[in-house]
Amino acid sequence: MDDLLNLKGVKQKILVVAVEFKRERKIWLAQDILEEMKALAEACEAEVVGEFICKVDKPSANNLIGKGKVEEIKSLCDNIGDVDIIIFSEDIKGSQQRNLEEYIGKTVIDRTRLILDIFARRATTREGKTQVELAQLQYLLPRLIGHGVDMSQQGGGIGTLGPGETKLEIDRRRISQRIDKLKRELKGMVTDREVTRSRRKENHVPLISLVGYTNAGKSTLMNALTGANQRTQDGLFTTLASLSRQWNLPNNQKAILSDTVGFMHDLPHNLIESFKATLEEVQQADLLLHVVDLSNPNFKHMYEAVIEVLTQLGANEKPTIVVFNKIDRLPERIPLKDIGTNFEKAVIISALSKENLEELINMVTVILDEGMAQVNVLIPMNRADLVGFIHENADVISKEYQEDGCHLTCRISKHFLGSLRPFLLDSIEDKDVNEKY
Ligand SMILES: Nc1nc2c(ncn2[C@@H]2O[C@H](COP(=O)(O)OP(=O)(O)OP(=O)(O)O)[C@@H](O)[C@H]2O)c(=O)[nH]1
Ligand SMILES: [Mg+2]
Repeated sequence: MDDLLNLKGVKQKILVVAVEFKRERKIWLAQDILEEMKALAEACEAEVVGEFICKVDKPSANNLIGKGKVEEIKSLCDNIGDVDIIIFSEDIKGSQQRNLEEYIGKTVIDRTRLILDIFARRATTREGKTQVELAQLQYLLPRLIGHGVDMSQQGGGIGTLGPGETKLEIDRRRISQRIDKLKRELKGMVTDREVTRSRRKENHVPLISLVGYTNAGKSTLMNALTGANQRTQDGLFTTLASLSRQWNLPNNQKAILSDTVGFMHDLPHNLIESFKATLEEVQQADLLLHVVDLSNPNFKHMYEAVIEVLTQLGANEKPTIVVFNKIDRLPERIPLKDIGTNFEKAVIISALSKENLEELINMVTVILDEGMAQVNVLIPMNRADLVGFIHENADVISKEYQEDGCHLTCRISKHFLGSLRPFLLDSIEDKDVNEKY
């Protein structure tokens, strides 16, 4: 798809339109939607020259907002004088887009297209680029109606003219073929992620995933906790690819912390589908740190939007710590109970100034600790391999060689207790030993 928002490197002038259907229950205020669309447009380096809230009873099949509102927008454009593109908050069908463009005389796109454009600009890895192209084509396919999108540049020689096919049919077929090809390519991509995953599973290292609304401060927190060097920026969708780092907790417990793409309300479904591989860390995680930007007045809705995406990923019931971030931006410190929502596990921090990180680290340690056991073992002299294994996978508290073998006291993941059973000096509760591991 063309990068409409930066055609030939020229800053495009944008009018953002938040559409509200009176008959639909809306959770987000139109003004908040507008603010976010402006930030999205800025992320595309476009210039927002006007905004408009458009309240209508119900969607019009012909042009989404009805003739009266279309006329209002047309005259608003005439008044502003310098509008290149109009961006609507609601999804627009191909025919509605054509009708709006014909009447107003400006390029019209929807918020979904805008988000896809940002992802297309930001994708740097081969996997990311493929994921975005897939989402873009899936977006394009049902919108082809009469638009005669020229696929010759995109398709690169896939498919040839069949008997009696119209140009539209050929375009559709080419896109469908390309979609299938991209899906196959994505499946075949062996990423580092898979290697890390199998090693982590082997060693029973817990995986902790940072999740949250875009711009909440996930990458900043990743850097603060692990010394990683993730790019952070005040803007939307800075991180697109996942990054995992080892995180050594104060009690010597090791974990993998992973940072990934941020979420947003009403994220295009296709985009979530295409990014499922990237979001696998979230699905595999043992613990989620849900980062919330407490300095954003709209944080509760943002929290809900993230829960919605987690639900789509089947990850909404995982153990979670809600991490209220950016406390340094608030005029005064507020206690958790005043945030007004009853979270089971939550903490207030500043990832930037590192305020209160200790409390978060303690919470994580306690949760991971529940999966650990302290045991005394006696390893016979001829099993030096097991001593090595324990050193690698456990926190060794004491070690002493005696005549009968090596006496060790260690804290180890309960996953390993089954294989150490013959050497344990303590009687352990059966519930701690899960033979399936
Ligand atoms: N004042 C303040 N700013 C913060 C804090 N944490 C993050 N930021 C800023 O918020 C902006 C976004 O931070 P990131 O860490 O890039 O946010 P993210 O959640 O990774 O964002 P995406 O990757 O876009 O989803 C940056 O400008 C950070 O410097 C904080 O605790 N306090
Ligand atoms: Mg980030």
